[in-house]
Amino acid sequence: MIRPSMLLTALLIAGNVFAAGSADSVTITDPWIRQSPAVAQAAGAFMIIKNTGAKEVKITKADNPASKVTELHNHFNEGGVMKMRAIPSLDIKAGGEAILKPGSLHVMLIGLKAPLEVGKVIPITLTFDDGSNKIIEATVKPAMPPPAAMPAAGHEMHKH
Ligand SMILES: [Cu+2]
Repeated sequence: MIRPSMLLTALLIAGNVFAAGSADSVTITDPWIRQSPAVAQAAGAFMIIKNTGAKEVKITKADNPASKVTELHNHFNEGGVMKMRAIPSLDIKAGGEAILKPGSLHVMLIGLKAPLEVGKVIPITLTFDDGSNKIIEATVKPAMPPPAAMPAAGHEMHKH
């Protein structure tokens, strides 16, 4: 006789097997978006994407509700000038990681619907070539550290 609990266990195992896509084998840390000047129509999103799986994963698409268009970008040296350009996919080898940071790989938010406010959390959906996807929540951070974060010289100085 099959007990209901056994059936449930079997279903859960089967579910896990079929749901396992590229999205399940990546972990994403530190997602953030760099606040751009109010006049700018675009902003970059950064994060570290680690592939803990046994095979290479490819991110082919990114999406977010705060901008009209979302692209995967990288910077290239063109005749001594660094330029950024859209890339067809962001590939991460098994056990490898992709570091998205200013001046390098990034997710580009183009055509911002409203100026980005510091502290705002924007969901970014990353879609893999196998159709699986992952939604991460990126926090808007200032492009420059606020003055308060700088060492306060005045109070610490000793009088001679
Ligand atoms: Cu870009």
